[in-house]
Amino acid sequence: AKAKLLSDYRSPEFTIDQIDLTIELEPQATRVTSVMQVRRQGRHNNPLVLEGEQLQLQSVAIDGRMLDATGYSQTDTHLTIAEVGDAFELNIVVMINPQANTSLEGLYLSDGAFCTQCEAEGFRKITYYLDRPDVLARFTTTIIGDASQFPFMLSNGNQVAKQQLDDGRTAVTWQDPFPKPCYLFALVAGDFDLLEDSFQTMSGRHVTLQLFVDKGNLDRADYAMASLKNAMAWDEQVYGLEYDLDIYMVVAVDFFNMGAMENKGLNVFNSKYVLANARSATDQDFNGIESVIGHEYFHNWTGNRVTCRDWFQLSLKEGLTVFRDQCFSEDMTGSAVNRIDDVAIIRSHQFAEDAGPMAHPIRPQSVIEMNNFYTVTVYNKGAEVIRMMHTLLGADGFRRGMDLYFERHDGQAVTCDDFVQAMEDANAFDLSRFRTWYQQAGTPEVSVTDHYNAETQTYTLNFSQQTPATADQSDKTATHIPLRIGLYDDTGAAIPLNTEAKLTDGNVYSLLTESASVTFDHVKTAPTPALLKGFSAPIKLNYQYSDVQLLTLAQHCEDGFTRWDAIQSLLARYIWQIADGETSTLPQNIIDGVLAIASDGEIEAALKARLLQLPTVNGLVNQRQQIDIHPLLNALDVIREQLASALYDCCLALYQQLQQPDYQLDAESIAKRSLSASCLGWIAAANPPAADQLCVALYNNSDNMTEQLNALTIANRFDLASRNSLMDQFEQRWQDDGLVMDKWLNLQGCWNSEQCFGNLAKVEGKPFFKLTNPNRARSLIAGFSAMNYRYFHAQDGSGYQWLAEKIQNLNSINPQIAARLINPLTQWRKFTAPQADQMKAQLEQIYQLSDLSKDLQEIVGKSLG
Ligand code: BAL
Ligand code: ZN
Repeated sequence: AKAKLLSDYRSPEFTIDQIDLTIELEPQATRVTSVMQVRRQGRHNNPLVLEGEQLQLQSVAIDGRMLDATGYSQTDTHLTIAEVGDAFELNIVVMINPQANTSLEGLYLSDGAFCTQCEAEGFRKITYYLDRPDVLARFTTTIIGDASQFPFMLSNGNQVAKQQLDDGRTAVTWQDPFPKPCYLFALVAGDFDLLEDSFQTMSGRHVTLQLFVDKGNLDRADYAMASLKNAMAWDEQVYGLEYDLDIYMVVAVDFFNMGAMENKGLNVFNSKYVLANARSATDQDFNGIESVIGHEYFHNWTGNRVTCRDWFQLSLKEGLTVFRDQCFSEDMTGSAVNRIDDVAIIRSHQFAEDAGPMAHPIRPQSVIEMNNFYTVTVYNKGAEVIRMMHTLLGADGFRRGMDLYFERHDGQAVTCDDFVQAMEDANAFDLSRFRTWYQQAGTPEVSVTDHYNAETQTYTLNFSQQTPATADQSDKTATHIPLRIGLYDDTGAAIPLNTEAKLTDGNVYSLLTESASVTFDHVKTAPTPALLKGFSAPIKLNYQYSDVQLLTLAQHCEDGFTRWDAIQSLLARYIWQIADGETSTLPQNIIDGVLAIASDGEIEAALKARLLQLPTVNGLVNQRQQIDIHPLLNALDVIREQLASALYDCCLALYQQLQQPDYQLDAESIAKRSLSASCLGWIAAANPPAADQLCVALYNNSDNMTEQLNALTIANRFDLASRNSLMDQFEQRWQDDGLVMDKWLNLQGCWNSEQCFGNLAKVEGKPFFKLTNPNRARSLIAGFSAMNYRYFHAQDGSGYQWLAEKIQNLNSINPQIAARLINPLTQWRKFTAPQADQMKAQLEQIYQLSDLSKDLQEIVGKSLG
């Protein structure tokens, strides 16, 4: 397969103003009839070339005249019609086989219900079309099927007709008044339970809200509905954005590749992000629902009303919408820890992508399979880039930019440049250097040195920035890096910033060049600097902090992220020293510092839980060029044990204090459960028999999934005596509930035990485990390959082999999922021998597969190349 380049973009030669679809549902033989009003764009005589895959063409007609086979030509991927006028009606009939469609792209069956997924290029598996986001058409969709089997037949927009046909089938017609690209098309047909509600918009319109869930699941739908209403109100309050149709539908399905999809007026969701009640879902699940429901809703403006010109611009809608959903969650929980959790994703996953074979800028320049670019770079780093503009312009300036963006581009398909231009124009703020973020892959590194002059009481910071070469680009230029700065004295008190340098809102310094210095006046003692408060830029910061300075920041900084970051840095420093054989213990003052935090009654529970986290393996791996993994894992164990014995008494006392009589879902109760789980982990590391008793008691006495899963997770992680019996109890209770069993599958995957491989084989044979279901596959496979470091990296390479076998199976079932799950193997260059060679050997074998998908070809090819 050949790469497509951003630089090759051409505007479409034809457009489609209107499409009337008729879809006659049959599991193995669905007939799709499309009637399109097509118009030539510009002056040319080129033929009309439509995309289409896995379609059986029945007929083609232009303006009512059937074409014979000489009138068009077909390949596996295209239909070309040579002789067409400047404006004409095109009628195409195709047959498709939804039941055979295990790729879950296009029209497919999810447990007996028909549903669609068209982003990015799935509509071409439904009919021949101009399958690109800059062709915006009005859609009318008629669904024909057996109403007893499919009581609900849904599509975008408003239902405008329903009739019984002579043959007993029912025809339902939907009309979407808003022109849209075909990636936002959706169809669902099935039997569901329906939760209905309504929302009154700020201008007083009533919107009907409908949530469709599998039969018997209504008791798990309330939280999603409440989140939707919160999201609708939030977008009005923060951005003045109102919903624009009379109905908003959300359907939860069990077979879904992504989290959810923002189809106009008809969101299709992975049931994981809809279904929850206290018995079956964890606090984390509830958070996920709030954020994904918000995310898809926010797309109605950032994605649907203003969409992408081409798929290279994906971050235009995704980065912006992730930023919006992050802010929404922050506002809903009112907590600083969301920021810490968002940063942890960047450091653990995005930095790895930047340093790996698939490195790409948030706006990629070259793509073979678009599905491979729904990445943590486009999404989460994209959100960081939007956040930096928010930081530089302030909340009001950012809002002015958003208003101008919608004023200019509502109803259009635009580029990332159009967005930045609106921000720039609305604020008369120079973002020319800032645009580098869209062009350049890689994680910028900012190195900082300082000098304190006691005589003049001045303090100077010297910055230099450099972005290392990435797999896709060798030359890098300086970019615009906002650094939110604070200075602290030895007691941790903030020192007011006096400087001639320009600092924007909230003491943000813009580093624009390769090197620069800033001097602060009236600084009475040598300070401790905080240089990246709130993680004001997605960069790596190098400054030679002393241990004492980091402890000062950890204990006193008002910024939660900086406190967390200081402890992470301290612990990482000693983990590396132990891994490198330079020392064998953590110094006592650091142990005391962590203990002081654990026992500090002033620190809110959610933050304290984060402050007591150890650095993640992924985060550590991303700090170095090459890793000898087993010494690193051993060093983490050493630090864990050492800290655990110091923290034991304190954590035991805290754990007892934090017990709650019943389950509440408010922020404070959630925070307490999260800290309580953290304490239980430390207790387990220090005293497994004591933890075992607590886990059994917690599991048996608790009526909510959060606490039960906390008990199970810790029993599993530390392989406590009750581990097997608790896992069995859980299986007995939930074996018929796939969504809940995902948690169990994940724990089986990451079981840190010598029995792990035999166990995996047993688990794969369970009736509820299906490789065809993405949630099941992900839970077990990623549980093992992305979380079970010791056995995934087993000395004999058996962990790599196990993953490679799953990938080979998934390659033919579901290429998108295969391409996601192969990621740990593609990082082989990060590891020393023999791991690197063993991983590479597995990739080479996969690369030889005769039916290798485009998805895997791109990823494996780059990893080996
Ligand atoms: N657009 C694909 C799913 C999402 O990001 O909302
Ligand atoms: Zn999105």
